Formats: sequence, structure tokens, C-alpha cells
Amino acid sequence: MTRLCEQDICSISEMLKNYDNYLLSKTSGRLRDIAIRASGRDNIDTDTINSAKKTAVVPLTSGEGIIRGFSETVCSILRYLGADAFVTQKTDVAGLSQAVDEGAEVIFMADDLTFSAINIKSGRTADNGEFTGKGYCAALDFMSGGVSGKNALIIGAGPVGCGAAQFLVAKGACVHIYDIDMEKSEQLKRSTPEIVIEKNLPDAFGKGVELVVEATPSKSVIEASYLRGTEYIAAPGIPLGLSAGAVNKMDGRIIHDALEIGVASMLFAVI
Ligand code: 2YC
Repeated sequence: MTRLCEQDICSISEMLKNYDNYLLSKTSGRLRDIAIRASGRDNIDTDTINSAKKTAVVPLTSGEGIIRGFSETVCSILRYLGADAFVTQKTDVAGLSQAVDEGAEVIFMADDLTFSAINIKSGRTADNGEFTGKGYCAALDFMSGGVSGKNALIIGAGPVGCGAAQFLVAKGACVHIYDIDMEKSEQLKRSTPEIVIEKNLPDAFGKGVELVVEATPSKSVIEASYLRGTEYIAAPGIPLGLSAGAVNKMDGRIIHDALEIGVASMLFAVI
């Protein structure tokens, strides 16, 4: 999992409205619509969706420690989506206690390995990796007019790629997986037998791929020569996994952000 740095997130809060309008223009869905679809709770009642859940973001100092602006950025995304969100003044266990003492129903916190949302009232939890994958595929669902029956290639069988596979299979896409580590692809196939394992990336692209999910922590995984330019690309991987030539060829048909879609999808999965 790539550790974000301050530069990755410093402008997110001030750009949220612009980004939401960008998502609407690119996918016909707003951040909220995409996140609700990712949560798999399309039938969630409007009172629940519109209730301003008291939500605490608790900074954690473990491992490599706090990322400057991380908790504040997560909090601003949650507030933008209507949650009554705040960052606890205290960190770690003291911050967790403060969150509960102040009546938080939902808690967001991240150490170096896991970023989770927890609803302490309902017991619902959401992992950032899984719901980033589902959120990006919900964006593809909006963007492509529906993933059902379409050929999808997921690159990277980590938590994000696995979340993407779950969503795409459930929505009826024809899902292919490529990972540089074949054992990871085989592990995903054991839990999701509908998927097809690809052993070679250029060959995988040669099979008429319509939807692409780039879910690796590597740069330039996708070269311009792999693409026709008509695909829809969701690229949650940090850093962006397309070469400069591939980005130019795609002419904007790419969804990529550092936190927004994942955090939004986590919120609607747990409220
Ligand atoms: O500021 C804090 O509370 C830190 N403990 C946060 C550490 C987050 C580490 N994880 C990441 O940088 C990201 C996740 C947001 C998703 C993938 N990597």
C-alpha cells in the first residue's frame, strides 16, 4: 500500500466542489452518487443517507506517524458529504476515547497498514482498499453507462483490485485479472471463480478490453501502445499508473484521485 504524502492531499479540501463537478461531467454521477452505488446499499433510505452522522477522524501516531493534513482532509471530505465530522484533538487511544465521549457514531482512522471506518453503533466496518476498488468501479459504472456485459481488466490483485473484482462481477462484467505475482491472481480466483487470469499484460489488452482498473503502486504500468483510446480507465493506484503517452491518448477518460472516492465510499458503506 502506498503511503500518501502531504503533497498528494494538500489541495483536496479546497478543490472538493470542483472535483465533484468534474466527476459529474466525466461520469454523470456526483461523488455522493458514486459512493452510494459503491456501498452496495442503493436501497438505503434517504433519512439514513441524509442524517448528519457524528463522525470522528482520529489521528494515529504509530509506525511512520501522522501525515500532515491527512485527518483534516478526510474530515473535509466527510463534511462535504453531509457528515457531522471532526478531528479529535487527542491521538491514538486517547483520541478514540475522546471520539466516543463526544458522541461519535462513526470513526475513521488509519495506521501504516490499514485505513478503516467503523460504525460503533451498528458494528459496520469498511476498509479503504476494498471500498476504493468498489468506488472506482461504481464511477466506471456511471461513466460507461453500465459495466454489465463489458470486458474489464483489473491490474493488481491487492485489496483495491479485489474490491474492484467483487463489484464488477456482482454487476455482470466479464472480469480479467493481471498481477505481476501470479499467486495473488490465483488467490483472487479462488474467492471469485468467475474471473479470468491473465499472464501477460499486452496480450490481456489485446482481447478487446473496455474497462480498465489500474490498482498497483507502480508508475507507467499502462503504455500508450496497449490502448485504443476508447476504454474507460479507473486508476486508484498511487502514483498514477499510466505513462504520459497513455494519459494523452486517453484524452481525459481517466478517473484518478488520492482519497476522495475511497473515503466517500467508506462513509456510505458504514452509515
Ligand atoms: O495521520 C495519520 O493518522 C496517519 N497514521 C495516516 C497514515 C495513512 C497511511 N496510509 C496511506 O497513506 C494511504 C491510505 C490512505 C490508503 C492507501 N495508502
